[in-house]
Amino acid sequence: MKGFEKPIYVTKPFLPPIEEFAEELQEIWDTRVLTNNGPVLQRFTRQLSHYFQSDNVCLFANGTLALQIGLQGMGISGEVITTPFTFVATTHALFWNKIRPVFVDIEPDYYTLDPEKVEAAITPWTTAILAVHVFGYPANLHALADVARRHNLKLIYDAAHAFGVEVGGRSIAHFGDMSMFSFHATKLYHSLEGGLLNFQDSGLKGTFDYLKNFGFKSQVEVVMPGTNAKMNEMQALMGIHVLKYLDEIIEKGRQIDALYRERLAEVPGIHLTPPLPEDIRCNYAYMPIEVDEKEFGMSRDELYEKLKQYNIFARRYFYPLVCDFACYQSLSVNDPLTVAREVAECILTLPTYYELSLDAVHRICDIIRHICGE
Ligand code: T4K
Repeated sequence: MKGFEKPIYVTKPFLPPIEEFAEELQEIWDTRVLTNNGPVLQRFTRQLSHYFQSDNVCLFANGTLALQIGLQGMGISGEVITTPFTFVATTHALFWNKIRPVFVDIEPDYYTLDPEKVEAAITPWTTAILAVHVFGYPANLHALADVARRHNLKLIYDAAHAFGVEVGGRSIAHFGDMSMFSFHATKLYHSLEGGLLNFQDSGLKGTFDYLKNFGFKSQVEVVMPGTNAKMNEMQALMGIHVLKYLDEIIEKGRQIDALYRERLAEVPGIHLTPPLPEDIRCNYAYMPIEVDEKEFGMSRDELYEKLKQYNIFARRYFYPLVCDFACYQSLSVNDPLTVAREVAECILTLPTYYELSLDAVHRICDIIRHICGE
């Protein structure tokens, strides 16, 4: 069976028509304002404020800095209970704030933090829960909120993957004390690079604005030791343009997801996540599958390598678990992380992006079926 002529990566950023973007570059060329809270960033902030129906939004250069600043601005310290099944940046943001990450297990269906495990790991030093809506699947929102409330902990969501996700008709940004969204190029929705915090306590807005801009209050006043985490005008302009296409991007993702599900449902040893409850509007940002070595006839790693021979570059998000990276191996982990370890060994995320044709999805599925000898 023939592979693809050109490589098919796990994702490919959506770009608006170049003429449309170029037209608006003129404003930036005219004003020569390239960064430092320029007019385009202000426009983008207003649009996102409207999108989230929230006054409490703050934009950053990227998602990692947004999360680092969010944690610092909220005064989180001590220990934070979090998931090992995520991109390293979730944990790094804790570490950069000198917070000790306490890893606990995930739930098997949607790979998000297990609230019972969270509760069991609380100590007198715990100040917050940092959960991840991994692959855009909402964490167990109500159970986590209940644990946080009963133990007086802050509930923070790494919603890097979850832009566009809604629960009961409301943006997922409205759950918890604070949510961070990543607008990195590899995300379903992007601004080249970028990050956003949405938070409940409006008193934090000023702090976040200071922290991302060196702590400047005026030209002659520095009120805190901030850093430089500002989003620039080009990023903001890209964000404005991609936002116009969000519904189309999500709709294409839905079609791709449905086709993969239809074509892979019958393949022995390939397991897909169960359908989400009706009240959740998914964003279809990722297409995770689990490979059962016995049933499929080869391991996830063998399939991952074989697909490369057909020019298909799937990814093993998120393997290894964060706690297994060299920089975190010295941390003691009390939870056996049974589910997370199993999932990390068998997960594979298949290509999905706006430009991926349904014919290409058919072909990827044909290749997977061919590889397993169906
Ligand atoms: N929390 C979570 C849960 C996250 O997943 C992330 C980021 C963060 C926090 C931090 O947010 P940011 O600070 O990044 O805003 C990618 C992304 O770089 C990273 O943003 C993302 N998560 C992570 C899940 O994926 P890599 O190392 O897999 O990226 P890379 O360069 O291998 O790209 C994947 C594929 O995408 C490539 O094979 C080709 C394609 N690609 C990539 C880029 C950058 C393009 O076609 N064009 C591009 O410009 O981490």
